[in-house]
Amino acid sequence: MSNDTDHRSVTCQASPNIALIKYWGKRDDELIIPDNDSLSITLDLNDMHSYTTVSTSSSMTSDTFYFEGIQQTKLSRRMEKVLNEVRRRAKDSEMKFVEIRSHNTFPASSGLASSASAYASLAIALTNLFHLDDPQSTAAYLARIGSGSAVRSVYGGFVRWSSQGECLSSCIYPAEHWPELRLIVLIFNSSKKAVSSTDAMQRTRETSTLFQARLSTINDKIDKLIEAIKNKDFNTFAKIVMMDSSQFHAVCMDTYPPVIYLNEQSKHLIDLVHAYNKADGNETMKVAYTFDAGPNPFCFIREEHVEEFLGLLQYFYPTTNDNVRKQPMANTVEKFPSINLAIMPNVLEGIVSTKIGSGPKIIS
Ligand code: 2P0
Repeated sequence: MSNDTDHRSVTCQASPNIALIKYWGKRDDELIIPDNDSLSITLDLNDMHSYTTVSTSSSMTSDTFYFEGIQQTKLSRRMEKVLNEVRRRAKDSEMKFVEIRSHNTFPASSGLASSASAYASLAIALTNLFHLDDPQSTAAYLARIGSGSAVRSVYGGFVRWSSQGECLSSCIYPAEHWPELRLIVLIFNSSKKAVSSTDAMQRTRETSTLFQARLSTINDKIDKLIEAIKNKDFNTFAKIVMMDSSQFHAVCMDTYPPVIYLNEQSKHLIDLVHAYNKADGNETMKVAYTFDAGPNPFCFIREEHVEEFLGLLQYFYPTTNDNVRKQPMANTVEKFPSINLAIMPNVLEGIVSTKIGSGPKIIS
């Protein structure tokens, strides 16, 4: 930290987002221009966020990056790309070097994409520190060239990332639009994925024929999903979200060599959700799952069903793991004798329960 009188800093908090309609494939790897539009919700800052402080002063002699308090020997190529773009846009005299300090309030291994919240918070902090023009669009652009899906974490609520025009993001509905919607994240496996999303989506583009079929149906699907969100129609919402998740994983399977992110526990959870949704014998959906590039399910559920579903999770995934909530839940399984599935002990590494958030916050 410098003692210079011209030392300035800005801190920003941003949270991860979860795609309801997945981004997969880019037609420009450098500028990260996606092949398709995607739609996501941004999570609540109070439950998890990246916290990034960017400082500058005339006495700094190089860019430095501290992650979780530890100085990194080298900035990643993508981080350098973001800084170079800021230098290009800032007036020369205003930007020499920066010090970046970033930390996450959630473990990188939680199954949530920390790169989205990290790049969104970095982009917003840089935009503010150097008073860049058109701050919303500039922050979205900088976040996107850092990591594609980060462009969606620049806004709160329900966010669409367009694959046309400027290829930026916009808020479709704010968080308050559907406050009863909750998200339960189950951590089945916290280890790093074998194939990165960046590499896997490139391989999909080169080899999958299903991929083209997926692209041709995305916009129609997004229109229907936006209508369901507008009407808070959980049944339609749930079906579209689950089907897009499955289609995305089918495309990964159709990639050569195949990319397989789901595991035995993911499949069990899929069966559990469908069994639970139809256990009442009526057409009312209670839970919807979606899976990103990993085996961990993100379950959407209305507030009124959260306790009941947590009871089922506790019954089917009993664990001695301390990260999993231990207080006795109502034994909801007795209410649903039709759910005839195996119990899977000690597969659950953690549960995160959260909701939709209002978007990033500038702290100083
Ligand atoms: C998404 N994913 O829409 C999709 C669904 C994973 C599955 O965006 O290369 O880390 O930085 O643009 O954003 C993960 O890909 O990839 C992702 P890059 P990113 O959330």
